[in-house]
Amino acid sequence: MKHCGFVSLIGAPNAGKSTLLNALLGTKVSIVCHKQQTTRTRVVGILTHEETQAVLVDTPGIFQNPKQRLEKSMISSAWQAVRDADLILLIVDASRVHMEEEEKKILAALKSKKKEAILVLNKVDLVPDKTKLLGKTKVFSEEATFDKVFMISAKSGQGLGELKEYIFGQMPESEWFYPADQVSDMPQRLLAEELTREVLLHEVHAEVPYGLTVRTDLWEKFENGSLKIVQTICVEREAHKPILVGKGGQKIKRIGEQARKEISRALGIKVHLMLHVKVDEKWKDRPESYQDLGLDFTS
Ligand SMILES: Nc1nc2c(ncn2[C@@H]2O[C@H](COP(=O)(O)OP(=O)(O)OP(=O)(O)O)[C@@H](O)[C@H]2O)c(=O)[nH]1
Ligand SMILES: [Mg+2]
Repeated sequence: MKHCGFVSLIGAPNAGKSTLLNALLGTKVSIVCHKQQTTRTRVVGILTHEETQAVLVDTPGIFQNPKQRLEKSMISSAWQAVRDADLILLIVDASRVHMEEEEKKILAALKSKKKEAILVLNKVDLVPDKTKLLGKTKVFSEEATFDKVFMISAKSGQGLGELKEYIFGQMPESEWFYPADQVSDMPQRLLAEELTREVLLHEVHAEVPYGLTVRTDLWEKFENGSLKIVQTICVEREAHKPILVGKGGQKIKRIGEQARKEISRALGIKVHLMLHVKVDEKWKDRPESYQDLGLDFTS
């Protein structure tokens, strides 16, 4: 008898949801950064073991008072994943002392939607004092009932075996949604765009916060098996362009080289990557920007 279901990873920004998804899969499908609001859209990773398949859904962090259209779409995509879930994992950064305002809001919303979640305290590698973890569990358990609590480190791998086993055990009887060998539903182009965005987040995030997106202009496979990709990085302000390009084009060259390596590793083929930088003040107002990301264009 086959089992299959949806598992949604939700939580405040920066809790380590994407790191956990990648760690459970053993491969990178969702980009990670030490800054908040890294994940913009729903990212699916597929775990299959024996007769059971778990479709893990990484979501954008849920934060307070979204103002811009992009932020609102990100959060509504996270709530959609909650609605669709057979199992909800609330990922919490165990190294933060207090419950975040965002987490209070998530717990209240789960309650009103009559949804139950599993509590996953992540980053336990940063908390040597185990009584602190019990304290954190208590704070959360006072606000909601959790069927189960896990203490893990997505970074070191601690506790992931048990969590995986539990997830598989919770999947309802169902035909599989994906073939056994599929790891993600993300199209290769989008993955390549995300990998370039990850490098950009690390390289220029302080100067160009959240104001950029990556688009694919050309995707051409050669007979020798290599792939040529041309991507455009759209920034919102003219002033951001020289920051990205750098003196004599040095910065964009370095970004391109790193991104090329990451994409090549992820796709398992030789990649030629060209990056252009374009100022598009209105990219966040264009419906096609959202379609590309798999988000709804909401008002
Ligand atoms: N020490 C430690 N750091 C971790 C762990 N898990 C994630 N991190 C770090 O926490 C930061 C945020 O990780 P992400 O996986 O991007 O967090 P996220 O919840 O997906 O964030 P958003 O997409 O912005 O909502 C990164 O710098 C990770 O390396 C962990 O178990 N231990
Ligand atoms: Mg993320």
